[in-house]
Amino acid sequence: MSDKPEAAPNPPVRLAEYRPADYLIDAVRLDISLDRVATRVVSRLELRPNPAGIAGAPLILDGGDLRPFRALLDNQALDLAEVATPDRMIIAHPPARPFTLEVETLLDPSANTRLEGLYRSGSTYCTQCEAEGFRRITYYLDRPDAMSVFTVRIEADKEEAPVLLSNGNPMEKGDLPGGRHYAVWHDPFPKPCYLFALVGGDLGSIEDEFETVSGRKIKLGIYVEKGKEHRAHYAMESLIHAMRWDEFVYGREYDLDVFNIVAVPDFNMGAMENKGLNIFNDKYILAIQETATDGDYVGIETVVAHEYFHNWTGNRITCRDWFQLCLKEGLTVYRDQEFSADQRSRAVGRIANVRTLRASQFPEDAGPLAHNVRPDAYNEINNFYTATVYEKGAEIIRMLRALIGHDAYHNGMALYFERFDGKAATVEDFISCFAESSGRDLSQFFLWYNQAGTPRLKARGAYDAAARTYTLDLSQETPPTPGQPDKKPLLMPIRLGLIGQDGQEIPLVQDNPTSPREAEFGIFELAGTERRIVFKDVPSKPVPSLLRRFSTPAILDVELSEDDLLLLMAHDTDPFNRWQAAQTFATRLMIRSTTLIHAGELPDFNPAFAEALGALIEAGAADPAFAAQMAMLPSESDIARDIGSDVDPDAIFMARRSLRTEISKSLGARLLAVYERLTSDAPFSPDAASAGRRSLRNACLDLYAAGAPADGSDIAMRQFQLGANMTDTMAALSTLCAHATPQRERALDSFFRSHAEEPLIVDKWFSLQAMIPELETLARVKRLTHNHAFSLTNPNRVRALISAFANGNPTGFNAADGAGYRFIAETALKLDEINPQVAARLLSAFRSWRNLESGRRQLARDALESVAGHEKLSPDVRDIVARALA
Ligand code: B3K
Ligand code: ZN
Repeated sequence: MSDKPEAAPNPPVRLAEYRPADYLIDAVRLDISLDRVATRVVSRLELRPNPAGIAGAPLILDGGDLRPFRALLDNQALDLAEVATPDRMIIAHPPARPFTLEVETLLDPSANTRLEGLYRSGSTYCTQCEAEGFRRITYYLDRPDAMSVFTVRIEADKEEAPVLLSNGNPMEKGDLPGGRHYAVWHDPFPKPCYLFALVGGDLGSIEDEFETVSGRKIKLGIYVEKGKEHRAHYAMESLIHAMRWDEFVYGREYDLDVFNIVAVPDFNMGAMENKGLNIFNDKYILAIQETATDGDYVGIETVVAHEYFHNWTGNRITCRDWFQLCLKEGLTVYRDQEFSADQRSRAVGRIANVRTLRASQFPEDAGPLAHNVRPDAYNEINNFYTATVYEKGAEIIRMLRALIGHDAYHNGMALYFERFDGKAATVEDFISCFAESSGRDLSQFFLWYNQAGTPRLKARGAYDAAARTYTLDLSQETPPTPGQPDKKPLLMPIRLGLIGQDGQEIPLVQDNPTSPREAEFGIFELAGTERRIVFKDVPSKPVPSLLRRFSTPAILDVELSEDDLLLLMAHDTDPFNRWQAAQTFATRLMIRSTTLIHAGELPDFNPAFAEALGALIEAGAADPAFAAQMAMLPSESDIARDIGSDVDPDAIFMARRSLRTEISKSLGARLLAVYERLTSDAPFSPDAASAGRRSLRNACLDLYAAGAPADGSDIAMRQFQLGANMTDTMAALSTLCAHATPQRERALDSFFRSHAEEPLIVDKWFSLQAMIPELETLARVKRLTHNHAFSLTNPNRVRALISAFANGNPTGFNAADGAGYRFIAETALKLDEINPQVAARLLSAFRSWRNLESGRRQLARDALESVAGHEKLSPDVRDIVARALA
């Protein structure tokens, strides 16, 4: 971190201005001598003019706050004052032939609180280079299309860092005088520098072996803080499952002799896919039943798979430039979602994906931070690792697969791997493979990458009893987003079915089907603004089941009566839409109640809905995880998003609480009976079936407590005291937190006392408290920032306490006096001096501020403006607030 004020903002980087680098780096040799405050880096680059670049152009290397010590071109010393600043090295007239550049820099990893480049997490040295962190280690062409072969020699004090790791395969190691030692690693696969990684430390590890489909034996290692090795086994199992799955489903074999994972406690995001050396936030590695919830286990399985899958989608084929980020991220998220769906319940997996998409991507798309899945300009690339690039990016792949079918999808992927292996590709390159494999023109489909905003899909149906026809009129519209006033129609795969009044699926018969996929899979395409489909031989008035499996990420507007919704809840053959019908019903009730409460009237309720829900919960034995999803009503943020404007978070909170109370009162003992029935004293197992049982049982308790707080809290307290496993303990504590009872504080205190030395568990304790929907919570959160277990320098702590308050406590963050907004703005400013990426991410909690009612809108604007007016902002924070206020 430098003390100087940040320079004026650079002009945005634009996709349209991409051009190849003027030089190529064929090979890199790094010699890194680790030291807490004075790490020496010698980089030796083998360069040559790029035939695709401008001949005779200057060589411009990126740097970030660097301290250069010497630079030699073909072994001739350069005048540093002439060629280098902390942020750049410029060789005005490099030779027009291959040459070498050797540069020495000195780093202070202990002072690096941004957690970008080389830093220390605890006593471990580690790196994070994506997107532009490598330039904080040495001068380089820090762009993903500059691919090179890396050889890395690491040297360190042997006692301080007995483990020395980098990318690729281990080549050599040995002792040195003075208690030091070294290791040499070589990665034969050319890669961009954002995939470089290095680790040095005194770590424990577990090992395993994976035999690939062709019989090669891969050494697997997971490195963790000493004493935590026994918590890494689930991650290892997940890794092995992921490796097998990628061979089986995508034909992708692992390519190096070793694959290592290192878990560190200080990390800006979930994990990083560095070639052969993934570095993880330890939250996504460490799990035993005493410390991890079922949700944590799912997270580990998903993130371990995601990073592993990047080996092919991201590393072997990388991005030409950062605009193509979704090329690796959207595709890899889709791959990890499919992997998880194959490990667990597919329906529950899909529901979870859609919940995330709606909770994080839809609001982004509907607010001032909306951007294309492939943006065309950015000020700060780190602010584009968004739900839009990741989750909507994954939805695009899922739609592609639905449109062209299994065979064309997998043939297209095979073509992509064959044609672009070892290259830095674009989204156009990728899509061209599917155009070829399917024989289709995908140019309209491509709009999904270039047009922001969530489309509205409107459906109106009419039944003609005499003609026995059902006419479905579909139409689409995408509202304007910043910089994109006019939208074109998108190509949407619409998976649908018709359900008869008897609950039976009605066959889809048409005179002129547009594609064979319509009759066979019920996948219809909407390409224009409107389409009319006429179904024949329909015996009675059907209820349409649209967007099955959420086949297009759109907002669906369909006229369904409450009876229609009850029919779908009970009989739809598509489990996703059974869940969706329940969510739609609950949303309607809550929106109506919000309006009533706002007008000083009593909230609305419909006992038939509670009855239907009760029946589904009771019948949930077959798939308890699915039934648990049914029991979880849409969140306050879901309702706020659906209301869309003039949002009053207090009225929404009351509407939701009232609905849960009424459901609980009408189901009462029936919920408790399910809770009792699902109680088990079998030994803990994190498998999907056991986790599903726990989730339904805990959902029943939570819903029951909504209408019977005293009794519910007593049961929760007993469950808490039993402490069978972290899932049940946390669920009990969470139920206790929803009600202001004396047990709550007792349970919270005892939880902290038992786990004060386990940061990842204390994080859960922070989060639960930050989300308590009471006026006093802000004071509680402020008090907790002084707890010795809290620290602004650790991103997990910040996310657990501060972000949980900003994103998980709508009435607290949006308190009518603006205190929540001010607290987040002030905290983000403090954080900006420590870690700009985490600060900018925190401020994205303001992404929906324009949708608030006028009083809060003004207060939120004031808070954002107070940040914007600050004289010393990082580019990260400056970019977020400028876009939020624009
Ligand atoms: N590729 C990394 C994310 C890097 C974020 C940089 N700000 C993790 C992932 O998506 O797999
Ligand atoms: Zn990723």
